[in-house]
Amino acid sequence: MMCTPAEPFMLAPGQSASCTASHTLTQVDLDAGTYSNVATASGVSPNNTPVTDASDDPDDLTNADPNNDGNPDDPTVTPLPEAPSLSVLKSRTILPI
Ligand SMILES: [Ca+2]
Ligand SMILES: [Ca+2]
Repeated sequence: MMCTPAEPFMLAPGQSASCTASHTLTQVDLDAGTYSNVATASGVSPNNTPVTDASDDPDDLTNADPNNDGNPDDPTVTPLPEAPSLSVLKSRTILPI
């Protein structure tokens, strides 16, 4: 995972950080037909209170809030549609008699 600013970092009120992570799809992911992920951020407030939050997919209007903190935590589900195909190539060779 890469973050700007680089981890570990301190944020002043109103500041934000941006992090990017990647996942290489596996056959299991493809067989499932979807890939679901959630990003979680954790930190400590200036008075040493642990704070954490899970990401929410804004396109998912379910807005489930399993931890009842008032912020939705819908996972981001990416469909992985199958695209089966088959190709056949035929050729011939004429042999001299
Ligand atoms: Ca949502
Ligand atoms: Ca929540």
